[in-house]
Amino acid sequence: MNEIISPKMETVNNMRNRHDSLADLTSRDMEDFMEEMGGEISVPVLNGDWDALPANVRKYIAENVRLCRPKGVFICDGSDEEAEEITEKMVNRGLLTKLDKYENCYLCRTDPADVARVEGRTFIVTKEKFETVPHVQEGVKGILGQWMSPEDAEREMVQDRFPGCMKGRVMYVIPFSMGPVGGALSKVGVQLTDFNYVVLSMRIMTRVSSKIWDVLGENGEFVQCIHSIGAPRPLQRKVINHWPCNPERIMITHFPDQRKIMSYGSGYGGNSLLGKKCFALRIASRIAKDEGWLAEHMLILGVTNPQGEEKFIAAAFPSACGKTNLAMLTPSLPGWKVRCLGDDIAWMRFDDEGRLRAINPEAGFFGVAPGTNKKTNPVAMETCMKNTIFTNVGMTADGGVFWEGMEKEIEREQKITTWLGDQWKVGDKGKAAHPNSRFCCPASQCPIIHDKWEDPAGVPIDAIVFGGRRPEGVPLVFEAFDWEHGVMLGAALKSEATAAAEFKGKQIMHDPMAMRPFMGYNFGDYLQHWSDLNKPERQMPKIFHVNWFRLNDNGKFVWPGFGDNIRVLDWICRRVNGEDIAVPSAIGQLPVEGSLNLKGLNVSWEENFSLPKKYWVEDIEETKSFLQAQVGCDLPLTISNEVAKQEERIRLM
Ligand code: OXD
Ligand code: MN
Repeated sequence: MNEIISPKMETVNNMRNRHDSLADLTSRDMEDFMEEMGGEISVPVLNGDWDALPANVRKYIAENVRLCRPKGVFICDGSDEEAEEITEKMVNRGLLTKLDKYENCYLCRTDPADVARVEGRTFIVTKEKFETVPHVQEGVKGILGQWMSPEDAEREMVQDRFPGCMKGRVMYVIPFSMGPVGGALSKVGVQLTDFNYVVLSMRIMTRVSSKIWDVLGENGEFVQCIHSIGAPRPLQRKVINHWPCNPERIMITHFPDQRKIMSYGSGYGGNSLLGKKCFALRIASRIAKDEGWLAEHMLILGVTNPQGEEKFIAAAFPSACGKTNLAMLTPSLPGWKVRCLGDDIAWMRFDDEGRLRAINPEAGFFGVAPGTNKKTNPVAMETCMKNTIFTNVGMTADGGVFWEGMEKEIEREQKITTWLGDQWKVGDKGKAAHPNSRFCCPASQCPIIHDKWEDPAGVPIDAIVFGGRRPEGVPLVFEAFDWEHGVMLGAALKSEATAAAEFKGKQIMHDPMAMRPFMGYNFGDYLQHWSDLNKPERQMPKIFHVNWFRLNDNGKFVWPGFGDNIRVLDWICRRVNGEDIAVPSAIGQLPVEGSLNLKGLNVSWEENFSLPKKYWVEDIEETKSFLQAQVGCDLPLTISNEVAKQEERIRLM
């Protein structure tokens, strides 16, 4: 402990700076001031230098100390020593288990009630409802974001949940950058949290460093990220697996106008690592609209052909549809090379030459573990063998990890402890890992990380790809006729539900632009923003749609996927180069038969590329009603025109 601060006195000092004399203070300020003079709140700074923080950061912390009432403040610097100290404490407490088989890897098991993002409890707070959500048809429940009024948010969060929520706990202050520290496309956040798991994960997923204070300068802008697990001491609820949380009261609110996030009740990644979905997608998409760029749920990869020519691709797939696998693809074709720049989020902006340049704002991978193995994604397997936090996976008796999909990679009869702590072995009933279990590891240790992945200027995007899990009717790959048509294809994106959120079962859900859970503002305005980016002086990327998940009549996948997806990337790159290998169809440009390299594969062209008319007639009808019901009068004319043109083409099929 090196210093005592009095946040309230700090507030007064700031007030003094802002006002020439106390006579300028409002009566509310004055009330605060009088209370300050009592100076009854003071909390120790357990780590870091309070005085080195910018004044607006001190004020932000002080206000939240006053609200949350932690027992102390720990200012993080992102160093290895700091991480080691926190890790040791967590191991001693039983929250982390060291995985002896690997270097610096740990297993964490959550309370089984806190295992995924909670979309039903996630809100965007704006004064005007329709800034956040589109005008849905009467009687329809909107699925493109949830709005909350500032008054309700104030009541739910500031008055109800947050007062005293950190009592008996430490408030960690995490300065972080999304994107390279100080980069022109990067943005800064400061997360406050009462959960040390969040500190360790944030330093993997974002760039946590004291250098952030210099980037901010005296009054630089940052996104306020306030997080609490909602388990003040004395505890009101039994802690399970040493994972305190408050699942019944989870609420995640975003205030785009104030560039602020408040998240309560959950320690699970998507709800608690606020740099990721909350900041880099929901808040950033709104900043991006204001500033003329894009914040998207997209991987970024560089693909180099045997002639040494490289193209950069950004691809949007809904959660748990294989973005990480595609970003780390090991090509099955000789001479090809894929290098990864990011697996989940892309921030993209047109440069002065009219090229769309993308950065990955994150610094790590928070990948879905089940299904990942040495065959499907050997690169991810290698990436997570050191410096990784695994959450809700199984553990083998020799201190290794196990999840569904790794059956061939462990000895038969290996004893496994499941994510629920039960003894288990392959072949037993039930699952060893939760379907949404994760590995959280630094991107820098990915063996195929691109040498430009931290280039602050980003990489120039040649193609944008949309995709989802579509068991029926949707061809392996097709190309949009133009930018507007591509935006419409993105708006019509659908996929089978996955375990990344609270949904159950295998229903096909709309997930426009793969952004349904992450939209920061009215989806109609978002589509308009995409349309407006199209300018003749710009080199617009070509847009494609892919589907690795089509099934045949026997319920078998018609495409091998994984490393063979390079064959689809090959076709995409050749189209980017203008090769005449496409033929127009009702839904877009399809590969000319034989133009996709299928050498050595036993797959049927027909099964991969047929367009069943009945399916597409129903599909466009359903898409049209979806857009009418969910986006209503906010749907840009350009998009409804594209839908009408597609409908007409399908009618004529
Ligand atoms: C994720 C998600 O965790 O999309 O990336 O849910
Ligand atoms: Mn994601």
